[in-house]
Amino acid sequence: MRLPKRFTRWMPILLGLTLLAAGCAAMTTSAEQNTQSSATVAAHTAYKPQTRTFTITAVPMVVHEMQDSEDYLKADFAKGGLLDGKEVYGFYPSDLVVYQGDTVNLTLVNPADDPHTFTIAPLNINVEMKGQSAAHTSFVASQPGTYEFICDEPEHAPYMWGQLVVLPDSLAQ
Ligand SMILES: [Cu+2]
Repeated sequence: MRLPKRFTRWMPILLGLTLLAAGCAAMTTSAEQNTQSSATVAAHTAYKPQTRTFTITAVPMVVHEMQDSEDYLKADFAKGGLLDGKEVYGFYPSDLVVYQGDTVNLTLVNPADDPHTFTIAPLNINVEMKGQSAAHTSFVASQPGTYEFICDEPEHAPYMWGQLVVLPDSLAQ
């Protein structure tokens, strides 16, 4: 194909200018992205660990004492019944969420007369919850992850449990 002479004379210059403009645009975009990503990194590293305070109550849910008012429970608690040798208690609340590095302050309240424990085995936390009393514990959630907490009284397993979710500090806002 034969192009007009006037066009072929200017074409290299036009092409050069186009490439230059495209290059500038690419550099600007890349610079903006760099600024954005360093701002994001700065926000993440700027997270200051906080103190998170929770009060957790051991709540009787389906226990022997209730047989007097709920007749069907007699069969459940009888030998061979669904809850033979068991009682259902819950931790309330049962889901705790903190960020990595936070200090977790727990007040553990046990209003009933059965003893419980608040146990997070992987974190070596095992607090006795004596009947009709409150206990306290405090620890630093240093590693992200999901940690199950339980009561280690065999009579209360597998019902009495919850979880502590430790989010990476990079997710903190
Ligand atoms: Cu218990």
